[in-house]
This record gives sequence, C-alpha cells and structure tokens, in this order.
Amino acid sequence: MLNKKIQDALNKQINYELYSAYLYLSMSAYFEDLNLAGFANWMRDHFQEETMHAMKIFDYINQRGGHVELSEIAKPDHTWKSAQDVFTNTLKHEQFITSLINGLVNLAREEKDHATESFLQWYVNEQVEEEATVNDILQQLKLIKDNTGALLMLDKELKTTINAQTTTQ
Ligand code: OFO
Repeated sequence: MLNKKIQDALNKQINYELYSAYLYLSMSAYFEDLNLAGFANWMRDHFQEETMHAMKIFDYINQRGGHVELSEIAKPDHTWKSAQDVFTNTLKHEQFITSLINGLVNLAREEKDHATESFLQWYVNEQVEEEATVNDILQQLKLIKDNTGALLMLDKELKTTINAQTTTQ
C-alpha cells in the first residue's frame, strides 16, 4: 500500500509527464507549420513517449493499491523563435523533470518506500538518456545557425531516425 505523501507526489508526476507530452505535441505543431516534417515527427514521437511515462506511473499506483487522481494540464507555449529556441527550451524542461524525479527518489528514501525507490530508477536512467538526446540535437542546431540547407538535412536525418525506430519496435 502506498502512503499518502508518496501517492500525492506520484499523482503530481503524472501531471508533469502529461504536461511534457502536451508541450511536445505543441512543439510538433510548431514544426508542422514550418514544414519541418522530421522535427515534427521527432516531437510527436516524444509526445507518445511522455504519455507512456505518465501511464507507467498510473499503472504503478494502481498496482500498489493506491488511487490515481488526475488534475488539469497547463496550457503549453505554442510558438518559439526558431528550432534552436525549441530545443533550448526542451533541454531546460527535461532538466526540470530530472530535478522532479530526483526529488521523488529522495522522498521515497525518506519514507523508506523501497519499492517506489526501485520503480523510480527507470526514470532516473531515462532522464540521462533524454537530456543527452536533446542536448545532442541542440548542439547541432547551434552549429547550423542560419544555414537553411544544413537545417533541412538535419530535418531529413531526424525523420529517418524516427522511421527506423518505429520499424524496429
Ligand atoms: Fe518523461 O521524460 Fe521527458 O519530460
């Protein structure tokens, strides 16, 4: 059985994960407007990943005999200055999510909830991967600057990566 403190914190995290999904869907729409299909697909793929992150917590709460309580999802931004601006914000957002996951691990330790601490390890590792992937794209965008040809090449590359991932899943 989950204690109330842990349950409330996990419910809050479901909301943050769903907000992340919503934010990335909004970023996907922004790239659709710019006709950057590869970036749009990448963001759409991350929208699905974040939904999965939320659902993993949803299932865990139920598995532990807890109660899922959903709350309203904040409205995400819908416009940015450039692709680089989008990825700068994405990295900041993922760093913020990492700090929340670390906070949850600390709480699980304080409450001596070993099962939750173990469950959260998946998120700790996932955040390392998320930050690295986003940072990698951001660094490329910094090099690209205003070079439209290079931006279109990266867009094509992102489209291929996503397509390859979906066919191997
Ligand atoms: Fe759920 O990892 Fe991104 O936000």
